[in-house]
Amino acid sequence: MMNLPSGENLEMNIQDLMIPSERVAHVQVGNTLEHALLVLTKSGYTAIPVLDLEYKLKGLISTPVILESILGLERIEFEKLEQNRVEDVMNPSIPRVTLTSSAHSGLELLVNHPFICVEDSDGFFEGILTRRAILKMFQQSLNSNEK
Ligand code: 2BA
Repeated sequence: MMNLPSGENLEMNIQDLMIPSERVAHVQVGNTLEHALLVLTKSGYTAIPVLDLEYKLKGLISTPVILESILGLERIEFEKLEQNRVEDVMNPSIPRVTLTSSAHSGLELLVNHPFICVEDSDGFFEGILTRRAILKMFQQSLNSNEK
């Protein structure tokens, strides 16, 4: 539950708002940068989670980070796409909440991150909470107040 400036209480549950893991584009530890770039390009997302074989969160990989890692001094070193693995370049610092975290803590993290990862109490990946989902929920709440 969250209090809006109007005094209204907003019911907000991380589990209800998140995109479930089966609908989240991701890569796994051990995948090549080439594979990650394919997934990122085909999905259309800028950054996606990196999971281990047990489905636990390990980091985030993004197109800019991959491109930066293959920039040589005089040329783009395309061969590195096949040689290097996602864990070599991923960002291990992951904004995350658990299924039972308060929606408020999720909202605070989304100020500085386009999405945050959701995990269960054992650290298994459950899904992501995006800015879009939160904004949509606020928009629906405003619309219903105007009626
Ligand atoms: P970005 O990829 O930078 O996308 C920024 C925003 O652009 C998204 O905001 C969404 O509104 C739109 N967008 C980008 N690609 C899209 C696509 N293929 N289909 C529909 N809309 C698209 P959010 O929806 O708030 O997502 C925030 C961030 O969460 C995304 O940043 C992306 O990094 C991640 N994300 C969202 N949905 C995902 C999914 N199903 N799998 C993996 N990552 C996802």
